[in-house]
Amino acid sequence: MITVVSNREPYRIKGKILSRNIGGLVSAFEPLLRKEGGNWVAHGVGLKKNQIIRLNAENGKFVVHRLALRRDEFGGYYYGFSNRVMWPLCHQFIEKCSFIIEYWNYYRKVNRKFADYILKISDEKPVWVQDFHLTLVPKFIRRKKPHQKILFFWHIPWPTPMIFSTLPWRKEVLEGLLSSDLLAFHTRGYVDNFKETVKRIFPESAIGEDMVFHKSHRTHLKAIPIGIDYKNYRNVAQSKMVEKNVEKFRRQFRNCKIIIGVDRLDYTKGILRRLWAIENFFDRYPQWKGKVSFVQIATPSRENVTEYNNLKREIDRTIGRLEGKFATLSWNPIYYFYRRYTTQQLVSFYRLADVALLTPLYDGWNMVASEFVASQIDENGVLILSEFAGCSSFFKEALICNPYDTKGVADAINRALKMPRREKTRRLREMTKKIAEHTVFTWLVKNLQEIEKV
Ligand code: ADQ
Repeated sequence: MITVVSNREPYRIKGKILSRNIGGLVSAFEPLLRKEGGNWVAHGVGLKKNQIIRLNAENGKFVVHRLALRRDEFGGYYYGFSNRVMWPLCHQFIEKCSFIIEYWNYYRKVNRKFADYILKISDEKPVWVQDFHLTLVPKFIRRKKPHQKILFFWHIPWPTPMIFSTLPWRKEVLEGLLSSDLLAFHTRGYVDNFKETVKRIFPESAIGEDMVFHKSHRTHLKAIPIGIDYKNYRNVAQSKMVEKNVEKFRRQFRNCKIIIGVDRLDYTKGILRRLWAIENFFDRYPQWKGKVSFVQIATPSRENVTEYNNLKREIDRTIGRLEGKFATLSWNPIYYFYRRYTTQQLVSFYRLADVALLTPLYDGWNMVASEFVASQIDENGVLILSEFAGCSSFFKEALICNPYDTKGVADAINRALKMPRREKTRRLREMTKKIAEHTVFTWLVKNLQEIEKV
């Protein structure tokens, strides 16, 4: 049976009730695991002892393994090394990296815990590891089970070789990943960065078009971009409930045009700079005052990390300043919602919006862009997308902007708001076609096909 491994568990568990955690991965894997059986190994939140949950799968063999981690272990491995080293490093924010040896020690320890557990339960079917929290797992497995097939999907960007080289434990992390048989990224650009990184750090290894040969082991590299569950988003967008929400929202927003931003509250998502662009937009295009509002939805994220609390404070302050500067008794320039929403609620916002303003400073892919496009059943929205989002080369029909160019972003907003209906429809149709073809299910199948080949 296939073994999926991730830091985050697929379900939230309250007593006997399981609910899917937000994010596309669970919905992608669930049908496969229910039908064919499989293991999912992840950190079990709040557990003192490991727990196994056998789901009512058709063949009774879909098993969720919840690993217990001590508080200090989770703190060092997750809040420390994962979020204060790997995350900023790969998004090229070196000044935010805390290269602290204790974090590294916890990271190694927890990665070994995951690997030891996987070694006990995996069979000849592939082990599929997800993301930057678990880079050492392939190596720990390979040492004990040299023939285990291991697939690794990297969800975030891979930085330039120079940036990656600042990591004091660069060799260990790279060797961990190079113990996989297949290492897949969202884009060709990340594959190329990875190859260049290996060349710099292990000049003795052999590097081919789509593979690296290091210490007698071959790792295949592939760009396999993720997708969304397109049909589900489309159905939700067409549902009566969403229709009703949209009508209600329109009245509540006083029929203003709506520009929307939806992100986890994270410094890589460029929320602060986006607000500066909104300010620049209202300063330079005052004709839109009273007619357009910006809605920012931010999901609380990594609240135990100081960096994130500071950013939240700065966003709160900036929004307050802009409200003070522009608001009138009858018009609000900005609405800010700091909370989680259900898919139905999010889709209602996507449908309501005339423009999606997604301006990350660096982003592995960005699923929100696809979710927005899928929700445009009236074919009347415009997507403004940062050139530094992985999906920007996929969505060529979006208005591509540089998030650091405040004036340029403001100009793009004006252009989006003035775009003729026919042009909006044409662009949306092209993008919709692509996301209907490249879904999260085709992503999963492609990964499995590739690992079968190696
Ligand atoms: P994330 O950094 O989390 O993922 P993203 O791809 O945008 O970024 O996914 C965010 C998800 O959270 C979306 O599905 C969105 O709908 C949801 N979401 C956002 N705000 C929400 C809210 N308030 N309530 C509920 N849901 C909300 C990482 C990488 C990305 C990469 C993905 C997948 O950083 O670049 O696209 O993994 O590989």
